[in-house]
Amino acid sequence: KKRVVSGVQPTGSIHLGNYLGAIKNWVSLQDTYETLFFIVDLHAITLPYDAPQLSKTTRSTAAIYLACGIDTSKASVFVQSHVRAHVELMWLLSSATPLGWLNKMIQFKEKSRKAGDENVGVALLTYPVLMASDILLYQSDLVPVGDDQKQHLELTRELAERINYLYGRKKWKKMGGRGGSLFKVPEPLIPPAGARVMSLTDGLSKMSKSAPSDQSRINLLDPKDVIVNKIKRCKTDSFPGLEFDNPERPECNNLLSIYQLVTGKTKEEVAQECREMNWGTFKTNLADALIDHLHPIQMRYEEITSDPDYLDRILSDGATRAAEIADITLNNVYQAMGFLPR
Ligand code: AQP
Repeated sequence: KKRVVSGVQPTGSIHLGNYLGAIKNWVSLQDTYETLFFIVDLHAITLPYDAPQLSKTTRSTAAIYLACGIDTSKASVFVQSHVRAHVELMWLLSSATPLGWLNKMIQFKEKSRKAGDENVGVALLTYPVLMASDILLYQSDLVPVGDDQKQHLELTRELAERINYLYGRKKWKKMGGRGGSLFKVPEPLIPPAGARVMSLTDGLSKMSKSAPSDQSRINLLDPKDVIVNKIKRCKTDSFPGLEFDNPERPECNNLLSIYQLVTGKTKEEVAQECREMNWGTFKTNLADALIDHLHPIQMRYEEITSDPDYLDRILSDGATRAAEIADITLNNVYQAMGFLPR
């Protein structure tokens, strides 16, 4: 089976964008692929964060994975910082990462501009090297990536090729080793179309954990009345009827897409159903559909979090399984880079 890895940062509440754009797709991947899904807590500290909250959000994110249908009999679920090889490999990789590659990263430029100079740590710049480590440690074949992560995956691929070239085949041969590349070069797994969820208050920006207004997103754990209220107040337009793909109506396209994804209907069905609908009726239908879809997830979340030992066991088992794979790669890299074995 091909191997797929992915993760979400525990930087705040998991929202509908994280769910429809990532976690929901993972659920369908776990039958076809060998999957490892982690909570990328080490990435969560690349911008100023709330330390006392980190462990809580990490647990809650893990519980959300399970509540959404990630099945630990099929997938490994673990916390990134519990597998120490991630940071160790990152250091080894960083020695071969040209600074110029990192300086070109658009996300670094954007995030550092937004955060302001005094809030930008070196880790924000080296974040893609940690991401490369997350992927390469597991010899992953495929990585689900949205638009915003494409550049980082490209860097991962280039880095894998560079290290394979510098320390791979030739060095192995010279050392009498078993030969072969150190890293598999991963391919992107493009998520299904329409899975980019936009803000409820601005159809042109993505729904985001870090947006200051909670009105801009539906959190997976939002209670019923909050969902109704957010949908009631979300931005719309004054065109007649409702339609997909009109560039002048980004909010309309976004809300119809959300409706489509949570009801499981086809785009044509939704277009047909809503063609002549007014916003009032649609908003009621959308809120109902969201509540129906999220309710079972929220019930399972309650169940999972009612027994903290259960989650601890899952995460501990997941980390053990992941470390078994990760340590093999890490040891090979240490050896190929010339370190004295323990
Ligand atoms: N709005 C979105 N629509 C579709 N997919 C999304 N993802 C995030 N936002 C949307 C996907 O969720 C996964 C987790 O990504 P992350 O934890 O690295 O966070 P992020 O991409 O930086 O986005 P967030 O969660 O909203 O955080 P901030 O506040 O940083 O913008 C990824 O697979 C991502 O594509």
